[in-house]
Parts: sequence; structure tokens; C-alpha cells
Amino acid sequence: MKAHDAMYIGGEWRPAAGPDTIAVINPADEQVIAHVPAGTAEDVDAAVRAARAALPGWAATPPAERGARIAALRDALAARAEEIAATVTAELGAPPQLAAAVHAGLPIAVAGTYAELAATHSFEEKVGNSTVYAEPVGVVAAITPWNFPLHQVVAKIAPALAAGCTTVLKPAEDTPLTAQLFAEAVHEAGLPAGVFNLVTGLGPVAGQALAEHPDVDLVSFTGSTAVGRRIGALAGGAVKRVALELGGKSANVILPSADLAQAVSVGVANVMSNSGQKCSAWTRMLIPADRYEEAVALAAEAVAKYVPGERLGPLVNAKQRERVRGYIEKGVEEGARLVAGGPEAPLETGYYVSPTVFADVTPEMTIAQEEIFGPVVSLLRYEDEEDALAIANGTVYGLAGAVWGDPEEAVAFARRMEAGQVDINGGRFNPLAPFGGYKQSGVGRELGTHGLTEYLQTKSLQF
Ligand code: TXE
Repeated sequence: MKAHDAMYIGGEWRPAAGPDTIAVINPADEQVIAHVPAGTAEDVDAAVRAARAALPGWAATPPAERGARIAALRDALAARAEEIAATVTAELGAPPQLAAAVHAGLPIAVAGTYAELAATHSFEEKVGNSTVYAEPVGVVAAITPWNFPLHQVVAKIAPALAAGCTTVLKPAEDTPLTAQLFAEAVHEAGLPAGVFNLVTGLGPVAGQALAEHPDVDLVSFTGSTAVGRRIGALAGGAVKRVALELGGKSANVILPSADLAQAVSVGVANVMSNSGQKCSAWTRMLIPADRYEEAVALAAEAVAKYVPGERLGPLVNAKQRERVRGYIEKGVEEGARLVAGGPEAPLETGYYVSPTVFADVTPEMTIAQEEIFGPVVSLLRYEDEEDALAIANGTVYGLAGAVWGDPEEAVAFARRMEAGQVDINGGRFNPLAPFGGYKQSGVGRELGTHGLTEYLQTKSLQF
């Protein structure tokens, strides 16, 4: 697989400061497909300096012109759509159809929204006797995970660039090749040197150095709650801005008025997509007690379509596979009923986990409280609406969710959920709608205008 043996810093591919490399592995066959440099604090420092040097020029560029450059970036990504999809398939293991539609398609759409928002957003407003200017926060550090390798990069870099910030990206060590393709697209789009910089490397080395760097003004992180907490503490200590997009344990609430068959099959599909490696996955299905066994049968039928190695991809790496299998074992130990799947590996090669459905899950069980990040769905029963609400809100997380049923009832229920984004009767992805968590799912919002304002600070002039 094509890989750059360099970092993208100051508008060019530069050799890394140190000799270490990271092996990139295809999780479907466990073969090494490429090596990329493992950046150090020295590379991070060079990247932050380049971003700092580029800041005055980019911040002063008229927003419409910034928008035009982002449109060119969108076009450069679109021209590489097939290569992006193939790369995500190779380094994440995503089935080709998902890779094309979601992993390539979605970020291209998101880049398009920021090309437009840069040009149309009002960066200046009159409030009484004041003029309020929205100015870029400064140098942005983006630290991204591997589960949506391009989307998470675009969801941070595109709004930061639209706002007039300059950026340094440290992508996940499992999926650096997609990030390198993004850097190629930035280069081709003619963005000024230093406006975007890429440092590949390990989290505790390059990621930590970037999060700690004194000349970074905002750290935008997506990943585990454990690392997010550290980054939040570092940012708090240094009094710098931070955006955190962390875990989830979202509830899929099926009201008595719902079309049960549709709600269960879409609900199962939601968890199986991307092999459950999705912070927003509806991992807890809440079912009225009197329709419980009917729903269990429907879920077993729905999950059978997810054949490992075909529609269901592997997990990203061996560590994640072991983690997910550990949760499945824990579910069995704590008394949940296995309806489909289990901890045994379904295939000899590749980091696959069997698509798993648990019934008789109670709210306090580990599998109903902790983020599993695999193809595992838990079916819980509820007695009445208040019970359902208590279960839905009864975790430390609050990222996403779903409600099925009479539209008015569903909206009323969703308004009482502690979650940042809720799909009503299936919903449809909207690249302009804010995405982010209540409670321990994070701080800040991504996408649309809300995502843009994360990267802006205000200055008011009084007259
Ligand atoms: O995450 P990490 P991991 C959750 C999910 C998953 C678990 C572990 O539950 O099972 O986290 O995944 C960088 N300083 N999510 O171990 O380590 C790292 O290099 C600075 C939810 O892969 O948090 C990578 O770029 N950076 C999630 C990024 O953090 C550090 C997506 C994420 O990796 C660092 C992924 C450090 N000390 C996992 N240590 C979501 N919200 O979608 C690591 N990193």
C-alpha cells in the first residue's frame, strides 16, 4: 500500500526527526501493508511552529477565499474517493460498500458544508453599541481515532480552517494512511504552507507532545474517555480551549406505538455497521416488556445477515478484538442470555468478532454500562415510559440515541433524554446538525455552525 515515509509539515513532505516507524496492519488478514514514521516531540514542535507561522496570513484571508480553498480541498478529496475507500478498507477493514458510502462519501459532504459556511457565516455582528468580531482561536491540535479515519479528520480540520485557524493533525496509529491521503488533497488544493500539518506517531509520544505543546491554543480530541480526561486536565491546567468527543452507550428506545420489526432491524443494523466501532452506536435496545420475546426473535433474525468477512468487517486490531471478547464473556458471567454470537472467533484469520445479541440484560450489568465498541447489542426490557427514561439516562454517557413510535410521543421522549443527538423513527444523517455529548460523552460540538464556532473566539469593540 502506498505510504509516505515522511511528515507533512510547512507545505512539504519532510523526513521525521527520529528513525522509528509504525507498522500498518490490514485487520482482515493481519498482514503488514505499510510503515509510516513514528513522530517525536521534535516533529510535533516543527509542525506547531509551521502552523504558528502560517496563522497571521490565513486568519487575515477573507472568509470567502478560505471557503474557496476548502471547496478545492473537497474536490481533491472527491477525486480520490476510490483511493480513500480502498485505503480505509485496507487499514480499518471496512467492507468496500461501507468504505465508499460512509468513510469516503460522508467526509466529502462535510468538507462541502464548510466550504459554504466559511463563505456565508457572519464573522461580525452589531450588538447595541458594540461590534462583535468572531476571530480564529489560533493554532489547533487535532488528535483523531481510527474508527472513521477520514471523517474525524475532516470534522475537525475543515471547520478549523473555515474559522481561520491553522492546524496540526496527529491521526490514530492504526489508520495513518488515510490521513496521508488527506494531506495530499490539502496540498493539491493549494492551501498555504503551514495551514495544515500532519505528524504520524504513537499516542503517548506524538499525541501527548501535541496536547502538551504550549503554543497550541485549542486541542480537539476524539477517542477514549481515559485519554480524553488526561487531555482535558492538561488543557485546563494550561488554560487552553479543548473539545472532547468521547465514548457512548446510546439507547434505542422502542415505544409501544412503534413498528417493532422496523425498529429492531434498523437498531441491529446500526450497531453492526462499522462492526460496532462507533461512539454513537445504539448499543442498548429498550423494549416494552410485553413485546420483549417478539423483539428478541426479530433481533436474532436481523443479526444473521451480518456474516463475518462479508457484510461484517473485522475489528481494527487484536487489542480491540480481545477487549470486545472480554465484554462478551463478562455478559455471560453476569447472567445475560446469548441469543446470537459469543466470544469464540468466527474466522481463523483477521480480527473478527461474531455478531452478538444479548437478551435479559439488566441496566446495572457491565455490558449495559460500559462502551464495548464491537458488534454487540444488548436487549433490555422496560415496564413503562418512566422506567424506559430512567434506563436510557442511567449511564455516565450521553452521546446519541434513537426513539421509535408515534412522532409526537417520540419527540416528547427524546426531549427528556440526556443525549446530544437523537434519531426519531430512523432519522437520516445531517452534516449540518451538531454532534456531541451530554455528560461524560464530551465537551463541545462538531459539524455545522456549532462545529465552526468551536474554533472561534469573540472580540467586542464598544462605541
Ligand atoms: O483509544 P485512544 P483506543 C473508545 C472505544 C475504544 C477505546 C480504546 O471504547 O474501545 O476508546 O480505543 C491518541 N496523549 N474510543 O485505545 O487511545 C491515539 O494515538 C495524546 C471511542 O484506540 O484514546 C489516537 O490518535 N493522545 C472513540 C487517539 O488518541 C493520545 C474512538 C485515540 O486513541 C494519548 C476511539 C495520549 N496520552 C476509541 N494516548 C470515539 N469517541 O469515537 C492515545 N492518544
